[in-house]
Amino acid sequence: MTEHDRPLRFAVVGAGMAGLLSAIKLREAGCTDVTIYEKADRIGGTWRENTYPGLSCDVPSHLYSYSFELNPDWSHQFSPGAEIQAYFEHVVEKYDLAPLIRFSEDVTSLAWADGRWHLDTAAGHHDEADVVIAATGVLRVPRYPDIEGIDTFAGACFHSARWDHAVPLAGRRVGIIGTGSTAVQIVSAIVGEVGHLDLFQRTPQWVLQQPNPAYDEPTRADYRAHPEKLEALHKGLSQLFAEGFANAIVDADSPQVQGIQAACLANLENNVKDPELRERLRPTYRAACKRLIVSPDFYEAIQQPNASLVTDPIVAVEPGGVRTADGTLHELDVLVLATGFRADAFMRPMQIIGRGGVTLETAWTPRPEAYLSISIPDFPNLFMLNGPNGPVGNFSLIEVAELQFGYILQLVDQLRSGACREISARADVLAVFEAEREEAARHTVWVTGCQSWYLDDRGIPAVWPFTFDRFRAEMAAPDLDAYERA
Ligand code: N01
Repeated sequence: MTEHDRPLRFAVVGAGMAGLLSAIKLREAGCTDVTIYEKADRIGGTWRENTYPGLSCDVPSHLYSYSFELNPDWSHQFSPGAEIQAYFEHVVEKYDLAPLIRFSEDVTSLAWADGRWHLDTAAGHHDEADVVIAATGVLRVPRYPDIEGIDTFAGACFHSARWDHAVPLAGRRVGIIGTGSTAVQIVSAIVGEVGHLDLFQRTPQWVLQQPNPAYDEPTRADYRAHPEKLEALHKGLSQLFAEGFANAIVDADSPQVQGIQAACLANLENNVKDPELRERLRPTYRAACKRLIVSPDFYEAIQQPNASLVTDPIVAVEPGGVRTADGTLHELDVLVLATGFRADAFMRPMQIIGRGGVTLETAWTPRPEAYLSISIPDFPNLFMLNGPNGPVGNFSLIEVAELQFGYILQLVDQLRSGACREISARADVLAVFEAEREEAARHTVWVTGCQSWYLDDRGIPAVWPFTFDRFRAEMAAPDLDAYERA
């Protein structure tokens, strides 16, 4: 920051992974007037909200870490959720972020007026900022299934992201609706404890078997003593994920996607003994079409004598349990809804009014769009991390957010240096980008015959369909001609 720079005030919405990153990077760049608004009373985002048994990150922990804050002490290759939450709490302490955070402040509205963002919270706080960073997360709003009678269930019923730890599971009859990454983790974690487990499967999933070894103390001590080894590990994993997965996934016929298919098939064939069960677990679409499920032991768990895979469609929930189309009432004490999230919510239901009175709701009708998933035309100086149509999938969203923030900082530099006071993507540039993105999305593995939360209302993947290398290249430096500057 030079003495000639225009001082800017920043409001960051969300104290999860991306919001904390924003505050650290802003300060590092010399921007000290920063407030983070957090609706809850703790930091952590996804890792605060999700506390279900078996929660872990299926991206290796040494990759799912800030590049500038590597952690020699991860307990496992894929560490548990509570440990990830503790990591972010450590980051808050180490980088002294707590004084910047206003807890229990749910931002309800943002309005652009007189060259600034006017921000209001549910608690009645008002603020004004030159720049807003929306770090509100991707899978934040639970999706509840629309099943007849669900409110009549007499036992405990909750969404996986709203786990009720007061409800005992030991020896009880537990039902889980859904077979996504979440359900699979829960099944493995609780099958040994519950009396009986019913897993209600609407669609079978491909499952990649992936062991989860612990790091022993000598290994961790070695990483503590040699940070350069930790850095090499992080770099190597990033490269491996980019080359082995993120670059390849966009090409449905790539050797890597075929290799994933073969590995998932081998897992099914080798690890499910009963041929009838094996057929019910066999997907009819291609591996990686839905977000790939990674688990060391899901098939082992579902074959336990107290576990049942229920594939008859659910027709209703009754006070005593779940009724399926074959007429069976699956009697239950606890019903877990592992039914996923509204992936198109982003900052909503926040009311956002941009330049000229345009509302975000209007700008995002019929669906959310943003240039490079970061900037929306007519919403100047508002930048999103992990916004619409960005890279999501089986790789590190931290890496994505770091790359995005490096890009955003370069846009912020335009404001600081006085080159402009308002900056937002040009509508015509966004239209061209979206047309290219949609065309590319039609050729990805995500449209090879499955339903998933990646798909928009037209069935087109609402995600980054290009290679990860292209993403890195785009994020390296903004093309300022793509932006309207005033
Ligand atoms: O949700 P999902 P999730 N009746 O949307 C079923 C991330 N994550 O919470 O396939 C019956 O994947 C639905 O069935 P179908 C990760 O990005 C990461 O599991 O649509 N079933 C499906 O089986 C992941 O992709 C980690 O036919 C109904 C399930 O519910 C994302 O979160 C761990 C139904 C929903 O699956 C979401 O995963 C966990 C109904 N009415 C999650 N409605 C990591 O390790 C829905 N379903 C990083």
